[in-house]
Amino acid sequence: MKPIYVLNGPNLNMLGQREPSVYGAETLPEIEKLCRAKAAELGLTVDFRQSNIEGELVSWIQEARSKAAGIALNAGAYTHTSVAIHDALRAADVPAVEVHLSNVYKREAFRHHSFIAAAVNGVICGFGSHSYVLALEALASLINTNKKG
Ligand code: CA2
Repeated sequence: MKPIYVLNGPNLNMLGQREPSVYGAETLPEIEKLCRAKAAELGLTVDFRQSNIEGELVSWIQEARSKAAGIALNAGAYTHTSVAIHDALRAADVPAVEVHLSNVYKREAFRHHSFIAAAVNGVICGFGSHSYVLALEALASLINTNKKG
């Protein structure tokens, strides 16, 4: 079985160090652990990665087309800016879910638009680290019903 690529964008490596009231107190390695445990429960595996570089995220999404069963993507601030990530997701042809820790709709207006949303199966936001768990559950169900991105 191919892994789920859980991809994390810019500044998410800083989790737990700043802004716990917005993003929670957990670190990214702790969220990775949570994802591994949930994936095992669902009979899946995860390949968990983080990058501050837009092009690296684009390359990983391209790679997912042949190497992953699905994608859970927290693109961080690139969510609100990146046509390149939108285009990569459109071409990925595997189920994909947009994930956010915070409820972006309760925050600044510039976070209300996502370039990712139109290129994925669905969006989960506002549940802290549990957003990742919900994304894995959604992907498991999409994979079982054989839905492509
Ligand atoms: O809520 C989310 O998961 C976001 O994707 C997080 C991004 C933000 O730009 C999106 O609008 C919503 C930011 C992640 C930055 O995380 C930090 C954590 C600690 C300290 C500084 C930044």
